[in-house]
Order: sequence, then C-alpha cells, then structure tokens
Amino acid sequence: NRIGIVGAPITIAQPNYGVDLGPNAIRYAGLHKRLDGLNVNFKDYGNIDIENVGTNEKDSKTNLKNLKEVVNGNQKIADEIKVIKSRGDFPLILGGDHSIAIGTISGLYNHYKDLGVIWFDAHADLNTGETSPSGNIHGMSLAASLGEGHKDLTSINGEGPKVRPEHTVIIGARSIDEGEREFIKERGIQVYTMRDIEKLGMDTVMKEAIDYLSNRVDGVHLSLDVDGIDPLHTPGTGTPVVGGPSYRETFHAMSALYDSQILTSVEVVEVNPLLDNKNKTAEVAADMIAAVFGEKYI
Ligand code: DIR
Ligand code: MN
Ligand code: MN
Ligand code: MN
Repeated sequence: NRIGIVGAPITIAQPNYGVDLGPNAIRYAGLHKRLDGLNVNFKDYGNIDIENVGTNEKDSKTNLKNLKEVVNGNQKIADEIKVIKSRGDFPLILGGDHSIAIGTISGLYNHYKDLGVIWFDAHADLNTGETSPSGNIHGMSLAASLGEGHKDLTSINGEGPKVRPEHTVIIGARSIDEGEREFIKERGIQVYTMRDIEKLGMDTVMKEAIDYLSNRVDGVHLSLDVDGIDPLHTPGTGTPVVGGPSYRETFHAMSALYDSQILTSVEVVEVNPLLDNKNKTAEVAADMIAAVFGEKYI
C-alpha cells in the first residue's frame, strides 16, 4: 500500500534546537526521488504545525522540561497518524526529536490488537520524571508508550500503556541510565546492546528480533533514532554516543526488516541539520529509509 509521509517537527523535548528542521533536511536529501526509484507509491502530507515554544528549565515538581508543549505537539501527531491510518496508508514519520514516538504510537494504538516496537537507538528512552538525569522528554518516550511516567504523557489517545514490554525490542543501546536498567530488568524488555551485536552479529540480531516479534504482534513500528548509528556517519544529532553500529550494519538491519515484511509503520528521529556538516545525517537517514522500503546494493 501507499506510504503516507508526514513531518513531526518537535524540538523542545531535547536541549538542541534545530531538530524541527529534520523533516525538511531528510526531504532535501532526496527522499522522494529515492522512493520513486523504488517504484513505491507515496504521498507526502507535509509537516504538522508544531509550536516549539519552550525553555531549558526543569519544572521543580515534575522534573520535566516543557511538558505541556510536548503533550500538545504529540496530541497533534497522534491525530494526524490516525488520519493517515484511516486512509489506509503506511505511516512514515520524519522527526523531530524522539518524544514524537509518544504521539505516533498513541495514534497507531487503536489500529492493532498488539503493536510491536523496534527501538533502534543508542539510548533506551525509558526514563521518567523520577529517574531522568536531564528532564528531557525525548529520553522518556518509550517509557511513556509502555504506560510509565507523567499521566499527561501516558494518556494521549486513551489512558495507560500503548505497547507491552514483551512486544518491545531495543537495538543498539550503549548509554543506559541506572533507572532505565532497572526498568528493563523488571519489565522484561528485549535489549540488544552493542555488546550483543558484536557477539552475535547484526544479521543474527535482526533474525532473532524479527522471530521474537512476529509470533506475538499484529503490527510492528520501527522507531529509528539516528543517534543509534555510529556518530562517525551521523554527526548531526544532539546526543551522539560513540561506538554504534556502522552504516553498513544499520543498512543491513533495515534490509532485513524489509525482507521480513514485518513493519507496518516507520519513524526516523533526531536529525538536527544545525549540528551537521553538509546535511550528512539526513543523507544517511534517507539511505536507511530507502533500505527499509527495499533498496539494495547491487
Ligand atoms: C538520557 C539521554 N538518557 C536522558 N537520552 C537520549 O536524558 O534521558 N535519548 N538522548 O535519545
Ligand atoms: Mn531516542
Ligand atoms: Mn538516542
Ligand atoms: Mn501478545
């Protein structure tokens, strides 16, 4: 079916402004041409109108930055995802910081009995106001989707969890906070750290992840944080962590997902062209999107 592209330019759930320029940076990197070349049908709905008015101050009670504004933006994203799904399109969301996953997953929620999530990221994004070292909501979006954290973040499009921990797979993690570690242990989330990827190889990791999800869920959302990729390839992102999967390994992971035909929606987040060098990171993002929709090296 047709791919429905939408830009979700939230930037105030992390400290470096400019992630709101991510959707257009990815378009300028040639996204439409790449999809044309793959002979896939798509429609670009443009960018959601987000009001990125915020501060870098934590609220003294909640330990959260810009809660109200982030919730408002994510409500709009959830509404737009519902529209795209009701048209029968395959949602492709261009971020925006990783807080947008709260909106996309909330919007997808009603369309599946059991939605699975692949979270490709250097981080686990499993913090809450209680555990977060930063107060940045982009580090809390997976927790919120699992029903943990501030009520305003967990009740977009209905109260409570939108995904179950046993339907969640994190790939590429190498910067996990103390509270996140406990969360992972307690809730039994499947995590492939960089150490696991080194031991098993990306091919096996992807096979395992796909096998694991395919008999548990009726849809899989890929949430690709570009900081999951080694910053050698993706310098234009706000919270880079050295020692990630290479360009080739990530491309292979995306190809494996395409081959499995398991995905039902995709988002790519945290591209910040203001921190970049000649839009390099958006180019890599476009490459990975092409791979996930079937591009191969010959
Ligand atoms: C850190 C960084 N764990 C935090 N998180 C990031 O602030 O919660 N997520 N950068 O993508
Ligand atoms: Mn993230
Ligand atoms: Mn990250
Ligand atoms: Mn199930």
